Amino acid sequence: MNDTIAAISTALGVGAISIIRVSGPDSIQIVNKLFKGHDLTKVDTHTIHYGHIIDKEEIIDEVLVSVMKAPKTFTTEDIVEINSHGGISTTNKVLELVLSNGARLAEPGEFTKRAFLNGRIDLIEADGIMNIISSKTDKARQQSINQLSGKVSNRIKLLRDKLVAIIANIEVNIDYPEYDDIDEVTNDKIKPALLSFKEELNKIIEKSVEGKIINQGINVGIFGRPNVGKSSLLNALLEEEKAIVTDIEGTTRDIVEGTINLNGVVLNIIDTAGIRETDNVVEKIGVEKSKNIMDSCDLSILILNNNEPLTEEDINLLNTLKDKKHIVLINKIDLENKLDVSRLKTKYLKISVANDQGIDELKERIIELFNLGELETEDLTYLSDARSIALLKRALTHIEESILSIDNEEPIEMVEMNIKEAWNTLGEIIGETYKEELLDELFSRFCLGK
Ligand SMILES: Nc1nc2c(ncn2[C@@H]2O[C@H](COP(=O)(O)OP(=O)(O)OP(=O)(O)O)[C@@H](O)[C@H]2O)c(=O)[nH]1
Ligand SMILES: [Mg+2]
Repeated sequence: MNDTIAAISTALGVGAISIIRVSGPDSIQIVNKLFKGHDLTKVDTHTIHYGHIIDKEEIIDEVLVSVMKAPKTFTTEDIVEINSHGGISTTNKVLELVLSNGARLAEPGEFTKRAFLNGRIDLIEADGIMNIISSKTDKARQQSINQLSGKVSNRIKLLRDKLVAIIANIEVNIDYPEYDDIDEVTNDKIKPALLSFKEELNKIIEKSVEGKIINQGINVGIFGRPNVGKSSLLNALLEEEKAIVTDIEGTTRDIVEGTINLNGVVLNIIDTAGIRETDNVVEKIGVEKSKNIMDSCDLSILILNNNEPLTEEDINLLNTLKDKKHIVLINKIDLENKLDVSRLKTKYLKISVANDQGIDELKERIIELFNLGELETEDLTYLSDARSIALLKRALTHIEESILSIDNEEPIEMVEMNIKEAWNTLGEIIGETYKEELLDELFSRFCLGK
């Protein structure tokens, strides 16, 4: 049996209303002890009541209290929500009273975790809740609501059903070998079914990668030696003087970030410290950070200076980025050309941030690289997070292995084992099977009170 948890569910600050949410078997009794108005233990479910929150004789606030009894609630437990007047002091005081009367402070995401553990939502839907909160664009919001409404989960359930059908087909033939020639069945029925399943899964993976872009945006890092114009480019893209720009090498020491909306997709643009060998402690840390961002971002923009010959540092950077999604820019084309482009073995764009030249072409190039012009807008019912995409890919590997087993004429049990693994892996996406640590990790990313 769960204990009773409580938290402030609205943003803590000055606002018109704040909501303190309480969930668990004792929630109605606990709030009833602080509430002057109707006897909450006797009211109907899903009703709202006017009254006061009191601390002994003192009136703390005038409130509306919603009482929602199990099981038709967000967590499937009894839930009471106190709508108090906004403000840090009052809201905290009400929460304090709820806690001192027997509730425990909820951990971040604990209400949603309970909704999951009690079978009210699956993991994709839980993730959808968080995505709705963090959506920055209209497309991201639509996708999140599809996730929450179960449309995305259904897609996974349908896939699993198809695997069950294939497994059933195999089982029948293992159990009744005389029923049909087993080799004939695998080649004529199982293999085509697996091939078409593989194709479908591949398409879903492709769409999910797009979904991730819609949902989380694209992290774009700007790299290059000191003074090539990285911060100037950030400012030009953001259309705001966000980063300090000077002609002193090593101006940017820490990362500076900003976001823009490109074709309905968020670009998180990260300006970094110019990369060079340095003895300066602060700058050194900055250079380290730049390298870390280079490892983790979705797109690297490398800037070279048209007004200087190519250096060894430039060549190193070009080599590091070779296998990643990247764009090479030659900046300062308004100045004399001293850079030998024939030494560049890669595509590049020429720009002059100072003259606002080439910025639109850069945006076009990003749109092209990530297919942002073609992003599906009508059917936003795909998975969109790194965890699910990794699991989809793992399921695909199992399917590929099972096809390989058929081709190698391995025993049918080997084929079946891989199909079952694929089925299990897809189950992990919706949380049919999960590990406790995974839940802790997922839900700790939620806000308090959610
Ligand atoms: N002529 C010319 N100057 C530019 C251009 N872009 C940037 N600059 C100048 O180059 C100098 C360095 O620009 P920043 O944007 O600070 O360069 P950075 O790469 O961020 O430098 P660090 O932060 O030191 O790594 C500044 O004086 C800019 O005004 C350009 O297209 N043409
Ligand atoms: Mg800078």
